[in-house]
Amino acid sequence: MENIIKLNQKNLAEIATRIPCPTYDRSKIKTGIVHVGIGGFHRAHEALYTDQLLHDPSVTDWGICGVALLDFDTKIYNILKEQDGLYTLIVKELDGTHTTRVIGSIVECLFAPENPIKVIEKMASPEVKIISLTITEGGYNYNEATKAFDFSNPLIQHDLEHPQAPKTIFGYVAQALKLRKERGLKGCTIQSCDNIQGNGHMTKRMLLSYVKRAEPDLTGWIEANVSFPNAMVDRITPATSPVDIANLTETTGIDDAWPVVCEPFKQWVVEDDFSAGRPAWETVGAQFVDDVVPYEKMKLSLLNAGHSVLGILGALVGYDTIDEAVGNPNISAFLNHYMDVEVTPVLGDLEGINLKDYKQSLLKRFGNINIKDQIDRICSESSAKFPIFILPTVNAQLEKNGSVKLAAFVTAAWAIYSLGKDEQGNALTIKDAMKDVLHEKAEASIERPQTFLDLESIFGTLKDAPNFVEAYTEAYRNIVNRGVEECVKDLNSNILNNN
Ligand code: CS2
Repeated sequence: MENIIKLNQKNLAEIATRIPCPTYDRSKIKTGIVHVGIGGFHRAHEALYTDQLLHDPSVTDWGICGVALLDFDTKIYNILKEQDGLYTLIVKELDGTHTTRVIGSIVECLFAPENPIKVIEKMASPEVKIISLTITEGGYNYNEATKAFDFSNPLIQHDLEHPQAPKTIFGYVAQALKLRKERGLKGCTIQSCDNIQGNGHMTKRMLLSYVKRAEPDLTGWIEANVSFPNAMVDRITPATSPVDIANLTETTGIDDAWPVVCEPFKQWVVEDDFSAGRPAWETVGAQFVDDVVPYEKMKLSLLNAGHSVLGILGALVGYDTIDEAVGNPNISAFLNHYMDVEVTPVLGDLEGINLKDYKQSLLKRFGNINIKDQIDRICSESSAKFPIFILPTVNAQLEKNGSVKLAAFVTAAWAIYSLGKDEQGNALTIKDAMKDVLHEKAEASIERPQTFLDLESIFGTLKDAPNFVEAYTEAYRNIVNRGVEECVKDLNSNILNNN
């Protein structure tokens, strides 16, 4: 393509002759949502739903102000700023084609480390009704061992000492809500879009723990004026690769420094509890329900846990992408058994949901060969993911004296993975806030496998559950001796023979 155009507001009309673009007047859209965490997932999900909604001419109050909270977010902030908040969303369809459009709902961007007060003021401004979050599972500062907010985190200590220049979401939101209260403004909704069971409950509990210490007089006001809806969010959004960026330019002539790629499927099930009103997201496909807990549980323990199973086992075997792992019939059979034997019996009542169809659809989504979802991405931050995706299933099974063999196998594989090499001896790229301690425990586990389970902030009291420890230790030794694939074959045939 000869004429390459930079994606920005000035060029939008010309870009619209090539791919669909926002047709609403972005300059007329007011900010009603401050969103913290402008990574790929937010841009493939909430920002897309909102963009679709803004095409209704009567909707002008629900633009998004994207906040980059961490120094780590400098790059995305600079790019979005230069592109006037615009970016391209590339949906990778199952048949290999791409559906590409420009999204316009992010109408402002702020970089918190550069100007914290500006972010606090924005969150406190009267037109803002929702502060939404994608701050990752680890961002909630919850410690599995103490089952409480982690005050030992140095960043939290920093925020307690420097309330006007915070570094964590808790510091920012506490100050913003304090301003709202002082100014006699209404409350707002804090809306988590992260993969956590009861994500709204978790957000409320963690925020109130922080506020009790930081601004004790504020807790009652928060209880009375701020809502925290739970939500299940879903859309597989791999990291954008340099090839994705180059392909976009080649096929459309659009120069976008950070487009987002995602699967066609998307789902957003939200509790209808918005203290200051909300966009009519239901008109663009979101589902509002009274109780989202069953949906969340199903998604976290089947989809997200399924990802971790494929990721950890696949990484050890030497795969790079999730579709390769699910394309291995032994591994996909293992995943099916895990879902059927260990997860399904503890999911509880899922009225109106056809679980069999749901599980089958997951295998299809994981198998989308166009997505090429990176195993590195899936395995990243496993120390925050395991307690949410896998361990609730284990604990529920232990309570009813049920099977934990397959989850124990995946946990043992993770301990071996944490040594940093796959089964061919190739180095694995481990991205995890607890990387060093995981590695240390993994080394000590070579002699005594269950040492890995001593990590209480991840495993809680699991090291005291004999059934789990036994299954884990056996799995560990088997994997070391025979490799993942042989072990998985045995487990699969044992399950088939027992049924
Ligand atoms: C993934 C999720 O990070 C992970 O481990 O399981 O990012 C997953 O792709 C999304 O939750 C899909 O909705």
